[in-house]
Amino acid sequence: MHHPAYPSATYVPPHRLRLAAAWAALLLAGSAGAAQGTIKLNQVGFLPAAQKLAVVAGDAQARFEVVDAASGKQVFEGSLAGAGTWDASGERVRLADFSALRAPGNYRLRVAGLPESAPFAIKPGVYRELDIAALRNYTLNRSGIALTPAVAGPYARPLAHPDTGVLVHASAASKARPAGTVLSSPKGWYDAGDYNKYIVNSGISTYTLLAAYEHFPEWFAKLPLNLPESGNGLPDLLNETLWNLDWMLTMQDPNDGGVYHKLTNKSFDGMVMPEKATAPRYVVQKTTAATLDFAAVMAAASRVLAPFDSQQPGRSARYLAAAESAWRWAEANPKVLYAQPADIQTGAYGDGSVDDEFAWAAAELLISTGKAAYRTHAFAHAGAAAKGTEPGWADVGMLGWISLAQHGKRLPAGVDAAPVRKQLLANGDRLVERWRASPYRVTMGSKDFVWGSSSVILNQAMMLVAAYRVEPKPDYLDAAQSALDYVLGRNGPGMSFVTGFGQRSPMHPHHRPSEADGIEAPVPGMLVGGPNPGQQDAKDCPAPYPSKLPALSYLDHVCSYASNEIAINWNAPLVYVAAAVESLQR
Ligand code: 9MR
Ligand code: 9MR
Repeated sequence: MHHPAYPSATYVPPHRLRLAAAWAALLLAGSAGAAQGTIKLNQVGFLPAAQKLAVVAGDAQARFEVVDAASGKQVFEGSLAGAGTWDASGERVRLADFSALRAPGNYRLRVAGLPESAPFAIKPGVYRELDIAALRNYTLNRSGIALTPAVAGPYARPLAHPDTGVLVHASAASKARPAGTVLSSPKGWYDAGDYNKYIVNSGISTYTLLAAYEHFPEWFAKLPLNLPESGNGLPDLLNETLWNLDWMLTMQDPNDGGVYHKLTNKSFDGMVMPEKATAPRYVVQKTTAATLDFAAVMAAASRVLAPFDSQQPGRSARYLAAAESAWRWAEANPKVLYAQPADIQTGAYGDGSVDDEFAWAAAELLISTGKAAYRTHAFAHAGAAAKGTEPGWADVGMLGWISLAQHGKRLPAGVDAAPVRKQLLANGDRLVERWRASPYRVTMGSKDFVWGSSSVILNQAMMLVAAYRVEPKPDYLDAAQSALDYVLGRNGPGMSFVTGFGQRSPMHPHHRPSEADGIEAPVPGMLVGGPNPGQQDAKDCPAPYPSKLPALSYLDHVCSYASNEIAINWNAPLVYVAAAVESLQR
């Protein structure tokens, strides 16, 4: 199917630029107080039948109205709920519920004495452009490709990081591949604002996209991405995912099945375009975590690709063989943890515990091979991890639960996924309880505001979707909707955390191409890390954060890698949750 070279809705019109810039200035100049007295809501909008909530900061008023954005005419009126204080932001807030308004249109919320809310839409398919733009970022973050104008529009660029002559670092040396051996390890996605490629973070990111396709294939069948591969008989989501799977495969040492932890420069590049970043690249240390994450992703990919064997002959079988040989390496090397070598400064993605990685890999292998040998490991985590609520790059056990619940019927005879389904419901109930108790009506508590907090709430939403798919209780879906609302504007700073979407969105993400490409607006469709009171980047920032409070500790400045970077593992749950909310809508 043919379609415009670049989805026009993802361009940022100049008036939006000025507005966003004005707000960024306000945020920088002001204090946490800038957030008071404002109406905060999802600035993209809602599906007609969805739950629709807004937060009104301050507690002076009792009524709200929804008005048509163009004419200003009232279309809905309601009472604000009783006030509560959100400890994460220190704000006193009241909730507005306008779920009953279902008529498609463009609207604003109005409360006497306050500035009107940002505009938002109510319409079918309201997250379609967002999902496309979020996925297109993987394309724009491809390593080892020249992006043509036909594919990348204004973000076209020459070939960068071919990675066909990568050096084996001393930490990764083996008899067959001594230090300095030259390997070819092309393709893959840049991890984030930096140009390095990390297997651990590729693990959860690639899985999340594969799961999105496994769970919502009809949605992605109709989501064309205008890729170089489009039209080859595969859905574009899978085409994009193959770009990273191809790279991951090259990170396995065929001599023993072990997988290198990362492919990286020795230190981070300057803020330059990728083709200007030409420092030597290394594969660094094989680790148990990387090898198991690799095994899990390859096992999942082998079953997702199986129906496409005529288009991609042998791929599915190759993935499964790679997964099994990785598993054997991990069994023989069960606790090789990452230790950052003295001469390497880039991201560590170090993880002190690999029980959850064993469980996840075993779950995917159990499903994809049908071999009962993986059973014990696969179910180990579901029994033990009742404390968990959401996955993350270092905490992947729950990804295995998601797959086991999805593929109950594929499990070998006598193996039952019922305990996992029960755990998913208990987990969903815990999240719903928190959501209901929160004055902002979000699942996020103060301690969830860590580096990449935007992904924490979206990964919580993924677990709510998993629960909903076991048992379709409306609360699960409503709480997942609230997570999307949070990243699109119902949050402390009252802005969308996705570049180019919503009236106010980040203008200065820590993303090298956005900083260096000479285009004023950042690349659209990127989810920034979000509020993080850790402020680990303060020493590198000329401007102070506006607040130390967890939900307000966000700085829209390019210096702020701890609150304003972008990353493949943050965009992935955005892709997933937007697809889920569209696909499961009431
Ligand atoms: O750009 C780097 C970013 O991708 C990482 O997430 C971050 C933390 O590891 O580090 C960034 O690089 C900075 C480095 O850590 C300190 N000096 C300034 C670098 C660029 O802002
Ligand atoms: O997302 C990672 C976060 O959980 C860690 O606290 C942080 C510091 O180790 O690193 C983050 O990952 C960065 C990675 O190390 C390098 N590429 C950019 C990633 C996002 O900031």
